[in-house]
Amino acid sequence: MPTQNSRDAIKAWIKSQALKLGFADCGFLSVNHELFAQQTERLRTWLSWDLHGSLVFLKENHHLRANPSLLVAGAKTIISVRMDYLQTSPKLRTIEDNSRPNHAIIARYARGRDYHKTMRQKLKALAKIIENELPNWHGLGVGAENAFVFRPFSDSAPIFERAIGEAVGLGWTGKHTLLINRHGGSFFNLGELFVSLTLCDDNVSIPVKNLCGSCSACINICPTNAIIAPHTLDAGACISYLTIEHKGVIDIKYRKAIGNRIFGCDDCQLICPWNKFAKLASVPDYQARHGLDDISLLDIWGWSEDEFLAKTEGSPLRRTGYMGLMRNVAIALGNSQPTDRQAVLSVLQDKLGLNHLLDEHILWAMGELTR
Ligand code: B12
Ligand code: SF4
Ligand code: SF4
Repeated sequence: MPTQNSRDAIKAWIKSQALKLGFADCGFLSVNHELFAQQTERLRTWLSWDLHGSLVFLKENHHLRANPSLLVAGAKTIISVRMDYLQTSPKLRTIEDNSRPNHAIIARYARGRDYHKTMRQKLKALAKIIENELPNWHGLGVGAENAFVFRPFSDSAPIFERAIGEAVGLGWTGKHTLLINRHGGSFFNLGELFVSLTLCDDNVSIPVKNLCGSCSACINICPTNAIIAPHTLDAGACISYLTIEHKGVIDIKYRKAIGNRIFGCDDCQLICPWNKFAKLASVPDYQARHGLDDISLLDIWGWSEDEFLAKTEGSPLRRTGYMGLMRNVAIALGNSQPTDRQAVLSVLQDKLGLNHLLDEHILWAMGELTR
C-alpha cells in the first residue's frame, strides 16, 4: 500500500511486490520513450550488416518495436523485471564446462522449466496484485480509476528487452551485448509487464554507468569469435544461435568450436568478472530436470524421440526438436574424448539413416573420432 500520494511511492510499492514474487529487480519506463525509435534505427543498421543468420523475425514488426504502445492498446508504462536463474555458482572466470568433454553442456537458463512460462506467469501475478490495489490509488493522477489493461511479455514479442532493462536502471550493456547488473551479474532473464497506469514521464530513464572499462574477456573467450566488436554480435556465428535457432546443417567451420555445448552457450558470461556478483535463483522453476545439469553425451544420444518429448515437456529444449538436438549431440560426440571410441562409433552408427540432416553430422563425428 502506498504511503504517499505520489507515483514514486506507487512504484516503490510495485517493486516490493515484484521482489516478493521472486524477481531480482524492477524498473519503470514510459511506452512513449524516445529510445524505441533510436533502437529501431540501430537494429536496422545491424541488420544491414547481415549478422542475423536466419533470425528473420528481427526484420519484422519494426513499427511495433518503435511504438510499443501499439502492442497493448491503452498501455502507458512498461514495468521491466529481471529474474536470476543460476542453480549453483560457477567457478569464477573459468570455463569449467570445457573440462568435461564427454558431458553435455546445456546453457544454465535452459536446464529447468521454460523461463518464458515462469516469467509471464509471475508477471501476470504481479498485474493481479496491482489490480487489487487500484481503488487505493484513485485520485492520485495515475489513471487508477480507468479500466485496467495489462499484458506480460518475456522474449515473446518484438520488444527491445535489453534496451528497456538498461533504461530503467537494471544494468548496463556489456561488450557481449547482454545486460549486466553490478550487484547481480548477467545470469538473469528479462521480462516486461505493460500496464495502463501512468507512472513515468515520457523520456525519463535512469542512467547506469557502463563498468566494462578496458576489459575484453568475453570477446577473447568466445569460441567462435562471434563478438566481432564491443556490443556487436555476429548472431549467425554464436553457438547459442547455431545450436538452438539454426535449423539446418551446422557449418563445418563452427563444429570444433562448439565443443560439447549441445544447447546454448554461457562462455561469455562465465568469463565475465561481474558474475562474481551473480546470485542464485530465488524460484524453484529453474532447477534442473532429468539431471540436465550433469548428463553425459551418450545418455542424451540414447534418448528415443518419445523420451525426448517426455523429458523436454515445458522445457526450453523443445525448441530444437528431436533431430535438432541429436544433430548437436552428434557434433559434441565428434568432439568428445571417449575412453572406448569403438563403443561411441557404434552408437553413432545406430542412428544413421534416420534423417538426412542428422546423417551429415554423424558422419562428420565418426570422421573426427577415427582421425
Ligand atoms: C535474438 C536474440 C538472441 C540471438 C542474438 C543475440 C543478440 N545479442 O542480439 C541469439 C540466438 C544469438 C541469442 C543468444 C543468447 N541470448 Co538472446 N535474445 C534474443 C532476443 C530475442 C532479441 C535480441 C535482439 O533484439 N537482438 C538484435 C540486436 C541487434 O539487438 P541488441 O543486442 O539489442 O543490439 C543492439 C546493441 O548492439 C546496440 N548497440 C550498438 N552499439 C552499442 C554501443 C553501446 C555502448 C550500447 C550500450 C549498445 C549498442 O544497438 C543494437 C541494436 O538495438 C532477446 C529478447 C528480446 N526480445 O529482446 C533475447 C535475449 C537478449 N537473450 C538472452 C539470453 C539469456 C541469451 C543467451 C545468454 C542464451 C544462452 N545462454 O545461450 C545467449 C547470449 C549470446 C550473446 N552474447 O548475446 C536474454 C538476455 C538477458 C540479459 N542478461 O541480457 C534475452 C533478453 C532474453 C530474455 N528475455 O531473457 N539471443
Ligand atoms: S554465447 Fe558463446 S558463442 Fe555466443 S557470443 Fe557468448 S561466448 Fe560467443
Ligand atoms: S567480460 Fe569484460 S568486457 Fe565482457 S561484458 Fe564482462 S566486463 Fe564487459
